[in-house]
Amino acid sequence: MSIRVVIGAQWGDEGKGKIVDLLSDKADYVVRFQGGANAGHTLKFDDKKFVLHLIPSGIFNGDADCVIGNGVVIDPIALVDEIKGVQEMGFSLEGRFFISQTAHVILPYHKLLDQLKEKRRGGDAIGTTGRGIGPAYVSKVSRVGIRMVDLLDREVLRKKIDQNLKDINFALENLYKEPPLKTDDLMEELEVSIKALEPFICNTTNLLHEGINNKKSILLEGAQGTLLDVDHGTYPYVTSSSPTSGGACIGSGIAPTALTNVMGITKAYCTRVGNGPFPTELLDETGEELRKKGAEFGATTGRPRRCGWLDLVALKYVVQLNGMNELTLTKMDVMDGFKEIKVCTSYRIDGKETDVFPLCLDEIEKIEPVYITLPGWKNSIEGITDWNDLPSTAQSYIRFVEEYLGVKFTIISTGPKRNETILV
Ligand code: 2SA
Ligand code: MG
Repeated sequence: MSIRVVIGAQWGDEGKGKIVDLLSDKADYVVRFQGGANAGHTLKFDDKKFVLHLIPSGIFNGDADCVIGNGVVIDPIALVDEIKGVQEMGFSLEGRFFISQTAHVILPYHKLLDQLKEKRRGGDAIGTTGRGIGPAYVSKVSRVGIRMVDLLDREVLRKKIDQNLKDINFALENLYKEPPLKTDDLMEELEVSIKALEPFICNTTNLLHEGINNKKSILLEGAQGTLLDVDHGTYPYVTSSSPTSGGACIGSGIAPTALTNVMGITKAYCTRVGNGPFPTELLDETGEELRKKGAEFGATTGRPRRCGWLDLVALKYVVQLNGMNELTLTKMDVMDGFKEIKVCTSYRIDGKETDVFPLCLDEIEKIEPVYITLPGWKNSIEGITDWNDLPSTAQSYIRFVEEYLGVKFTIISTGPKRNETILV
């Protein structure tokens, strides 16, 4: 029995989807606990490819119950589309898909506000996915949010939408010079999705507590990454949730003392999509090569991802912040063919060298990364499944990172497919 949290150790897109899919055949529950349809978890198996945004990545492997926890913000229309896609692939959700009653709903006005606010920020835009995530969490925290349970009673729903639209329409008309929204239109737009989702809405907190009492194994699936955490990331260039192990407890109702494993997922290099600081970013042809070889384009928006060398200072901060006691290294095969690989081992800020990740934007922006150079490998490691088949320079690269972080890699991914994996 294990209760394992899988967390992105960078700025998202570390390959959490593949790893959760891989581990889910031994899990009884797979749980999303934060974020929403801004996530893009790409899964490849049996020559099929599927991108999940809201449904937990356990849906295709084994028969674990898949749970959307209270901490997620749910766009009902996007979720119904995704359910259809999964069903079309021949997978059934009946009896194994559960949506928290207390998860908050993303309404069309959240998406609209997300896009309008970004436009208004101009050059200071966050680079959001435009999926309404920030405004939905604003509604939640300011205590006017609509929760999944509210969808079940149309009178309650209508009243809450009415109340919300008073403020929202005021902003739309006066600030953004946009036409106001009508409750009737929103009710109509939502109706089909509500009908489709109704059977899945329940008390998932109790479901998971019963699971824990019955010694079941639970996999908690983070979305985005630690450096996008609203408290601990590169604020304000962050998402509006807590993609950290602490967030996993809040967003699922599972107590911190129940967790047995915290697994961090890191790529062998770094990427970031959206704006904000990225100390080891490569704006040259090496960055371009990483993007091409790693197919680094947003799984939700298709935006090209920014690429750079592995940043061990940031990673060490992330390991500590989450209490990570196991690590997974992904996209190791993307490093094939590099003569030399650089790894950032400290920062220079205002002429002073440090291995502490700074928390304030003005300091983060001043970081000059200090690198050490490790030898690369010529032969392709794509699809390798045995540690002993890795070139010795690839093994040394992994050992170097482990030593710096003080945590071992238990999984190394050598390709996008489920079986392209080394279990150490
Ligand atoms: P938001 O939409 O409010 O959460 O955006 C705020 C910041 O968080 C970043 N963010 C992400 N970063 C990496 N991957 C994400 N998921 C998709 C993917 C993104 C895509 O898997 O590729 O397709 O573009 C994700 N979601 C949010 C976002 O870029 C902002 O920097
Ligand atoms: Mg992604």
